[in-house]
Amino acid sequence: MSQAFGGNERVSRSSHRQPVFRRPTDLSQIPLKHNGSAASESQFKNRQPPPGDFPAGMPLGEFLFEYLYRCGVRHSFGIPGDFALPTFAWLEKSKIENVTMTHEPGAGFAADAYARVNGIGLVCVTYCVGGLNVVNAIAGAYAEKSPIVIVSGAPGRKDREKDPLLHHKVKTFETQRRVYDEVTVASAVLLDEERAAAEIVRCVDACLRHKRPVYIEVPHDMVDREIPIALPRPAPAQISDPPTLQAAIDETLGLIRAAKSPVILAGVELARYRLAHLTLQIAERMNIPIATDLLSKSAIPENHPLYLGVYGGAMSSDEHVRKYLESSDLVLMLGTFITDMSMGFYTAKLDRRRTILATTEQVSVRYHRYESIQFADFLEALTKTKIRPKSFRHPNPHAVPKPLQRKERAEPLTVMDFFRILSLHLDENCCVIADIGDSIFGAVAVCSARQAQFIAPAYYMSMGFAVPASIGLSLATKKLRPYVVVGDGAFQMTGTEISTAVRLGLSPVIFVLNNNGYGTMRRIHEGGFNVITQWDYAKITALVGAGEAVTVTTRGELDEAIGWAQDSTELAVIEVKIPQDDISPQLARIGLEVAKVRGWKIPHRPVPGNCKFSRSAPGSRKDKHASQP
Ligand SMILES: Cc1ncc(C[n+]2csc(CCOP(=O)(O)OP(=O)(O)O)c2C)c(N)n1
Ligand SMILES: [Mg+2]
Repeated sequence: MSQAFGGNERVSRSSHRQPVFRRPTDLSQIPLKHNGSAASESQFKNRQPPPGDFPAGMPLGEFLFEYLYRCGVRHSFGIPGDFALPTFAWLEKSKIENVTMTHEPGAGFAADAYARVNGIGLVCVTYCVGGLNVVNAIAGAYAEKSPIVIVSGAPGRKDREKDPLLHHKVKTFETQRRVYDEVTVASAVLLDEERAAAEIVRCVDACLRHKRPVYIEVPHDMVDREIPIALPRPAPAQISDPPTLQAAIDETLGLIRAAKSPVILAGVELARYRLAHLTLQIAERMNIPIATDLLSKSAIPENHPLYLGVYGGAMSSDEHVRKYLESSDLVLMLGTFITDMSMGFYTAKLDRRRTILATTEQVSVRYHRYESIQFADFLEALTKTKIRPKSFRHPNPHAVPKPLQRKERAEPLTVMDFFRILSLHLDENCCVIADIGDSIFGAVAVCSARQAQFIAPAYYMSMGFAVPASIGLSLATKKLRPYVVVGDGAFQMTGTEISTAVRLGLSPVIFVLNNNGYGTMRRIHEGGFNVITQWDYAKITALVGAGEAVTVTTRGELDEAIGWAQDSTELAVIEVKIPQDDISPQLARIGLEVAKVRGWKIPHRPVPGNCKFSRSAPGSRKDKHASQP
């Protein structure tokens, strides 16, 4: 088994294989039944357990990619290097399509968005120079629960014997794996043929189970070796303790029955674990309204009659949702990450005495915690309970932005107008991907007549996410066209991935919000460090040789440019010129309230008014057409 095989030998061996090992079904991976009520959820795929037949022996590289393929991976994002070339050779021979990116951070962000939609993603890189280059994006995937497998080429088993100074090595041969231990839930260095298959299965299963990244290091002299395929039994599915579950449900129901204005704060885990449909069933049965936070925005259909908006303290999408949540006598946080960002930098006012927090990690009712309860079981049990529907009057029934008036078309653009006009054009075939800066703060208010999807690194907040993420999204689903909203600063970090999108024939619509530098930082602390070089953004399509680009400065020009991009099947770059000191209402409010808490001196500028909203029936497109000249 320790001998490396040549290419021809591999082919002849594989044609004579006998299926021997059948992998038992892992019940925890079987998708829950779908009742069809969650429109947004149907866009995202549930993962089936991998089918079980494998031959008794296979080359390591062949098994690795075949196993990943059977777990749902169809694309890999990365950049090769000498230590990784034999692994890339197996990747190329596999059924998984390799996508070479311009830079490893882009590979990580693309795989992150791909994993959010597809249920699992793959990054393939070389040792340290590649692997360490993508750590930041993988750290974000860990923080926000996005299931990515990182496969890294590495020095060979033989190379490691006398601890030589090999290129790409940092401190020890273990350095990269140790760094990855901080940002993954499982890791393996495949130095032993006998255990390699089991290690791969262990890591991939951990990735799917915990929805977090895992790291697999493949020494270049191991990947061609024949390994035995004796797969371990999957870990038994975790089950809830029935009396504890019953006690938690009884207490929860008691609180819901006693509450006058209960509300659900739907969190990101509902999207990751494909459980949004259960939450909708609970809400509909009990007639309880639902809000999301920035990380979970669009997990619940935004045109649902019970949907209130995005809550996040001072960063909420509007004052109605903020007031409703903060005056409610029972907030059911389901799958919610409580982060400084989603709680509007400590401006949220939710009292623990009137909250229930249920996640994959804990079920807490007010001040105490129930152990041994599975989140899905808790939700499932709540859908089956009998309770008199609550009385609820929507404080702001589905509001869509005010149509663009002919007389305002020549007006200059502000951030608020940008999001208002963008919202007028969105429908269920669109996915807004927001980068960090005012792109994400302003996007809180995106609200369309027809449900669009939304993706953003809303907790980890790494700049440079959105352009490469549009590639991951486009490859994961053909149903959604990406509408990237990115600041000029973040665009300068990973905008080069437009070139990858062009090569793949993808057609994202990319808005570069050009406010001449780091606007968000400027709002907190003015300084020379917020200055960046001004690029001629509309020339980027000429540089990469495809796509169309335009610069807009007025509301009418933006409206026309979006219409033009929507009629075209080409990649579009729309540079949106924003006055240097203009910011979204969300950023302005946050700035003022956080400054108060932290004692910062923020330059006084008026807070832009909230978007003016008009009412429209869900599904109506008349506003969009009314906006045409
Ligand atoms: C990778 C990374 N580096 C630095 C930061 C800190 N940071 C947050 S917002 C911001 C400025 C963003 O500028 P731009 O993309 O132009 O958006 P704007 O704030 O102007 O809307 C910076 C530097 C970050 N979040 N991520
Ligand atoms: Mg900027």
